[in-house]
Amino acid sequence: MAARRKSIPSSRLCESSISKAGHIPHPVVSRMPQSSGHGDVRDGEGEVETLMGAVAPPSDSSSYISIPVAELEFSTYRSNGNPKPLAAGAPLSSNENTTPYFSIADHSNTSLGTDDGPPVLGVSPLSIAGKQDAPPASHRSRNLNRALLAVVVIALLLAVLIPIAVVLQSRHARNEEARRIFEIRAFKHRTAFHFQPDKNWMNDPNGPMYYQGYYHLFYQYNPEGAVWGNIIWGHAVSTDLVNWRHLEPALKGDQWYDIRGIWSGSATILPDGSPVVMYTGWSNASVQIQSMALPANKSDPLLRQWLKAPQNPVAEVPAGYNADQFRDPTTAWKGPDGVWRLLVGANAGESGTIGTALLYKSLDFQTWNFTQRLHSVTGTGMWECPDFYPVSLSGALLGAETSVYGPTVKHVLKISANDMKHDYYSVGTYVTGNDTFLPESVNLDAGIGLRYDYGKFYASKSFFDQFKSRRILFGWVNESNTEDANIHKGWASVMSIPRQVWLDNRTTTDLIQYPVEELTSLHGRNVSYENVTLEVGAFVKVDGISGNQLDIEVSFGMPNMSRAALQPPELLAEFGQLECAQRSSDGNTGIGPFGVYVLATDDFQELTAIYFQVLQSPGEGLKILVCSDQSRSSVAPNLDTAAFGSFVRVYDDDQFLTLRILVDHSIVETFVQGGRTVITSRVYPEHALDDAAHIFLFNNGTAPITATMTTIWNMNSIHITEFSRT
Ligand code: DQQ
Repeated sequence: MAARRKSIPSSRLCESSISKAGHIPHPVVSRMPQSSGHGDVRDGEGEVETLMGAVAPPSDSSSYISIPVAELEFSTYRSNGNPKPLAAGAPLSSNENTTPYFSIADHSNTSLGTDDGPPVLGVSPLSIAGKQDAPPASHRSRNLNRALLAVVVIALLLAVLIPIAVVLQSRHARNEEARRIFEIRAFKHRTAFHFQPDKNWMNDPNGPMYYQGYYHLFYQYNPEGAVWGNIIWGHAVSTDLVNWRHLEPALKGDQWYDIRGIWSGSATILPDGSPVVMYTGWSNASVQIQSMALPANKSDPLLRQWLKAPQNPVAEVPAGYNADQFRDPTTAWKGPDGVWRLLVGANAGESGTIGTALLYKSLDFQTWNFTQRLHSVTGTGMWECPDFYPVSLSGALLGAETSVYGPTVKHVLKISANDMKHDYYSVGTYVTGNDTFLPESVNLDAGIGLRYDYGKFYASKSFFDQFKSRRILFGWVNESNTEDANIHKGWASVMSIPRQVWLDNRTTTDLIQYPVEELTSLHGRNVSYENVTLEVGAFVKVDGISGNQLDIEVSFGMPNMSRAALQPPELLAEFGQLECAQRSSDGNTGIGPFGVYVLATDDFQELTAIYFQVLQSPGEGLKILVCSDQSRSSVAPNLDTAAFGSFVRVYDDDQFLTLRILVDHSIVETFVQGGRTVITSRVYPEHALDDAAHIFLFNNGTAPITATMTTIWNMNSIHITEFSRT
């Protein structure tokens, strides 16, 4: 026979308990026959008492709470240990509502009733826990069943509630993340058409390649914050080198040989069309060691998953070299003997002052052996991120696949000089017979001559785009502000605009770099002006356009000067920056300074000047200096105020001096004379924002200049899709 239950709504229970303080109602008791078959508890008189449904709280109602329970039924016992029925309430009917309620009270000051009076309070928690006289086994088993039922019900509830809570929690986290990224993207110095991760720190570009319709860009990334550390390979893809989609990081440190970080490396497309990446692992013992990874699924054009090669590491530091200075494998190439080769950056000599590129060979692309140095230059320090590739001598803009060698090409050795934090390149001949590199000019050797960029640009990496038969270059552009500022804004560094790179066939010593043609897909509205005369001391505001996202092309008529006196271009590589640092766009020193102010307020409180200056020092010929000056870019304190610059090659038949300036909020990339010289600056205007950011043409020289053609486009923002698993 089932026990009859009485349910008392908690409101009533509490109400009566509280309103009748001092008068404690009797608990409701059901009386069950001895032979109920439910293992009832017997008292001394052969009767079983079961208190059901409710227990009155103590008169001190402040110390009790009400909780509903699924089922509750228990017996009361006198404190002397003899079960004795308490005063019974009205008989219960079996079809009454069975929703039970129970109140837990602090019973420490209460006692059970006696024959002479009602119980002061129903039950002590101790008696519920059975610490007093234990009930008989049959009752215990019924209680056990009910407890089990309660556990099952609770488990079912939890099984429903926990997933809901998890979903809500993760939705909340996603919303928070989206809000944070929205805030980061809204920040005034965030770029709009340069590649950046959603947040945090980024440095070197790694393993760029074209694969099955997608350009892949990997990069050094700290998922934990806006400073260098915890480095993994971030990954993004693009179909046009302009708009990007972030993917899940490609490589994380999880093996002894890379547990402290996945450092820079390169991709190689094997003859069967499949890609492989080589990278530097920073090992558990803090040494640098080279490893390999392959796509888990070559039919996935997004190459979302990478597997580390089981034979890793594949190249260790050779005897006599420093395992702390051994990193950044290049794309591999195949020599005439069919053997694979690649370079690893290192240094040698006392105090490591000899920068060097170590040559490794492999027959099968599985194991790699050190053979010799391909090239070294004394005094240049550690060489990071070497790059070694052919450039076509044919005069076309065409690039060459990395394994091409012979008379149709020259070779470029690029190194990132750790001591100087600049990317230097040298054009020369790759002598395949003995695997050496001979620079065209010893004055222009790697680390002492030409730079890709005379501003902020480092640890760059090129790749051959087999889709368009061109070579593309990406570089890391660091910030010009403080670490604290980066932490505050939640990100640090941008990637340069991808540049097409080819040999200047007029010198065969120099490269030309220019923004990839696809960038013009971002062109919006434009204005164009012809033949604007800039008298001495003129500042001409460009009407009809302003802002922080611009593509500016300006050509100036060649100043009146003796071309015969122009210095040989190959000697003009370095030392321009010293000149720019000593000068200013205000100086009045002959032909120039003349050029363009961008991100300029009307009162010139803030401006970034890009300008030419024709220089002639006694006993020397003419040189044409070009500067990009950060010193007046912002009224904010604690910024790098360097004025970057270099000399630019000008030929006898050049009709114009030209600038192409990409302005993108906090980055200004300038391509001079069609890309013979490139200078990148980082600037953080406080007032020169949006409609208050103007463009001026100016001439502070002593002779008039004509801006023969000025065309300025507003640049649209790129689509950069956040990472999602779908
Ligand atoms: N950055 C990587 C190194 C590389 C350096 C570490 C160059 O592999 O030498 O983040 O910026």
